Amino acid sequence: MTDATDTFDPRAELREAAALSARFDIPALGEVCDFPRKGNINRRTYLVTVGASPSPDAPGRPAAYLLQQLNPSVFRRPQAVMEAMVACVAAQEAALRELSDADRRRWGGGWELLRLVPTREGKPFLEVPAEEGGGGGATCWRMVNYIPATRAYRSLGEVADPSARLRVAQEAGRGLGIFHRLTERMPADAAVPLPGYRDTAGYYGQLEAVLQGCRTEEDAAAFLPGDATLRVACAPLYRVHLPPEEHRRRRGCGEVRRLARLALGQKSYACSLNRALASGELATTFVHGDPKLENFLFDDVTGRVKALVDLDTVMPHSWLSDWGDMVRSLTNAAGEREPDPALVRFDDEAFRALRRGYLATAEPEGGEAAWMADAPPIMALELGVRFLADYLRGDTYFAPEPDAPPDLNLVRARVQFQMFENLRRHVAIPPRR
Ligand code: GN1
Ligand code: MG
Repeated sequence: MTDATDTFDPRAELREAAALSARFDIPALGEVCDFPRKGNINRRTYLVTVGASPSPDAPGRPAAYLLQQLNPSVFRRPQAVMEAMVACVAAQEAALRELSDADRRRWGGGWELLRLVPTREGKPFLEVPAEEGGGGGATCWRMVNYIPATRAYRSLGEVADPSARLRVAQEAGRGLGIFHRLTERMPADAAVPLPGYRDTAGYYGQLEAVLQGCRTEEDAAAFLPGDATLRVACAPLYRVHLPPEEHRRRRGCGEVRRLARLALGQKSYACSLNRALASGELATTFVHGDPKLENFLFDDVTGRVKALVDLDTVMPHSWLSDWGDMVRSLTNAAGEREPDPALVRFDDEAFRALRRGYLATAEPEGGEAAWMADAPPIMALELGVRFLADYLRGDTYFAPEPDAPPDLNLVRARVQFQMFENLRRHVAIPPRR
């Protein structure tokens, strides 16, 4: 097994992934290869195909699966993540069963779910104890069915045809609405799988701590969350992990200073959604937590939205944070890593298509709907703060892949702050008739 401190050896990692795949209940193992369409956090994701496709000894079973390690340095409570995922899939399944034929046709038809493949011992996921992990600590692996005949996009810029773009935007909006409707009976007090997630004030605390160069828990004491569990879970995020000289370089750079000033000046606005949630002005509902464009799957042939994947951050919050996050992601056709600021623009047509799609399935209440203009810039700010804090901390959370461009997290922060300004200026929500 690979030690986290070992140098990156893709072949050894593939061998390990093949050995782990064989511990799940799938028909004869075929090929295991790296899955390129992975997210920022769970970098160890593999496509696993079975011997014959579809396997003659298991008709009707999927021909391919995804094997994924929950990134142990981010997901410190993998059992909680898996429990939330299982509950979320079960809730969608139950809601789909109870749909009226009319609703099924209208918004549920063709919706597919991620299903966990149990281990050979019948467990929903595989826990690899530290002793087996070659010193890298205990890790958690899961396998899900690969949803075939679908495609995903990292950004709308990948869709060349303008009318196809609008169709993708509208379908993504519809997809989030479907997800919200299918999970609306999830308990609003469900556990939070990733402590501190969507805690805007907490992200600001991290940024302020690393701007000051905090290196120990004592240094960061003034910024740490009051809640003891949260403090323990998030403490490393409030500390700089860079050599002092490199921290000085990053901290002193003109652009970092400009972005930090912008972020700090907007702190009260950025935290306003969470304040409204805490005061009860906004209802607590069940959310996906990461509905960026690349997490939606679209049918290869019809283009209809088929699934919203990546259930690592499902939790109670406001549907507005999902709405805002989807808008900030989808209306930036250049994507999250665009180095040229001139290309980071707000696509108003895509926004209108997205809104149409969302409102065709979801029915926000009047008072809450008024927040639909503010949620997108707020979510862009929050993500910008997270990228900037990580840049100053030493790229420990959004760890760039080995071949990533230098200063990737600074680029990503710049993109989000620019989207914040674009969204603040342009997002308009007409009153509902
Ligand atoms: C991360 O790992 P991935 O790509 O699914 C992050 C999200 C961000 C997103 C930005 C657990 O998601 O919050 O919005 O990057 N996930 C976590 O691309 O922090
Ligand atoms: Mg995610």
